[in-house]
Amino acid sequence: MKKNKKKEEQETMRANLTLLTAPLLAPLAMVLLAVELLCASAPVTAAEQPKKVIYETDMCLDVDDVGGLAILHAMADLGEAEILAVTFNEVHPSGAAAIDAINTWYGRGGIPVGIYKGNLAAPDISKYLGPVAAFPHDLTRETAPTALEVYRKVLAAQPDKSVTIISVGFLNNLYDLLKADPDLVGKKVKEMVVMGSRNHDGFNLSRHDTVAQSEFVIRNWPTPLVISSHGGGTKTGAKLSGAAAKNPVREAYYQWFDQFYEGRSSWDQVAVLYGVRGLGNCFREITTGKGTLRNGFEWQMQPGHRSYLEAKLSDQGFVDIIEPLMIKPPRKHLAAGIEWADGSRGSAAAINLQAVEQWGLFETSFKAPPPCRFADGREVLRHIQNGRRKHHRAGLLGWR
Ligand SMILES: [Ca+2]
Repeated sequence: MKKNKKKEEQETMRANLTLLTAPLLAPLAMVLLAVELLCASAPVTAAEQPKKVIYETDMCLDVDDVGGLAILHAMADLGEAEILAVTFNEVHPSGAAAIDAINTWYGRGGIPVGIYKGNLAAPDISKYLGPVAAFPHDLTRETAPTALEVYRKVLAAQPDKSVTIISVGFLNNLYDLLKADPDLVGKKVKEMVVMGSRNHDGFNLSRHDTVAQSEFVIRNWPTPLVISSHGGGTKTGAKLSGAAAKNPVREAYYQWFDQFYEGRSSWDQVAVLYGVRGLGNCFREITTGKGTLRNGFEWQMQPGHRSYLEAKLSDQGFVDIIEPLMIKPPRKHLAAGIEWADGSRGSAAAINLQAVEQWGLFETSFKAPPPCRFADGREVLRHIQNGRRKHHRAGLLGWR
């Protein structure tokens, strides 16, 4: 019963929710259309469940890890993903707090966050973890469990072959997991996506003297392991300048660019996109040829075991999918509630009060016409109908 209700809510949310985060209808409609034409909006059908994801990140030196977590939350809001845990493979003291702050911003402060408690050679510095950790959160490095503890607990509670791990950093946590409990990995994990270069990777698969650990993982990982390398030319994040000041994702990008907004490479978002939505029309999977590490280790691509992705879209094509997800306000702000003028509650209405306050405009669907008012008493003044889709849609402009 509970499950059905949840599914129903998700479907309702997907049906209802189309936000306007720009002040004009027409350009937004074009953006939405473009997104649909690309690999995007990975429709979750009634039979499909959200992808169960663990996000393994080195969120520290570069900022695309933040963008990756942001779009993962956005896709969770759309019913496409369920974030089981976030694990941190760097050792920065503010890492756990910053990750928890981002999860909290998206209304998911309860997501387990596990950290690496070993030593890393020459740990990375960060321009943004400290500032992001100043946003509301309740987890610290001291109170965070190890990534291994989180993996064991979270994986054990999941159905067999159901979990997708998206690794966008170093493989040290995954090495620890695979050493400690290979059977658990084989039993519960469905697929692992590894962001890295297929040949002679100089960062994720080798930095901090981790190349031997990377070799162990690639050699022994018992499920399909897909390498994702695209994203260097996919520059996203500049539009965060228009996001809410309380948004820690915005803060991370702002600090990374030395207090400026600009587009940054999107390697990690591209890996997340594949991890949640699959190949779609964004990627082609290559299952022949070899991969190599800097220590000389070579592995053979093999269908259903080891493979890598080729991008089918232009960088702009990826930007058009990723950036709207990065700037999408959290659903907790969308579900602020609405009351009709007769006092009944519009439980199905998903409203982005934040966008309303920012732009004075939003779009959602209603089964009844206005007049209506927000739960806080403000009345909607004007109503715009847009019936070009199968769901009745209405935009509401202005309030008092
Ligand atoms: Ca990363």
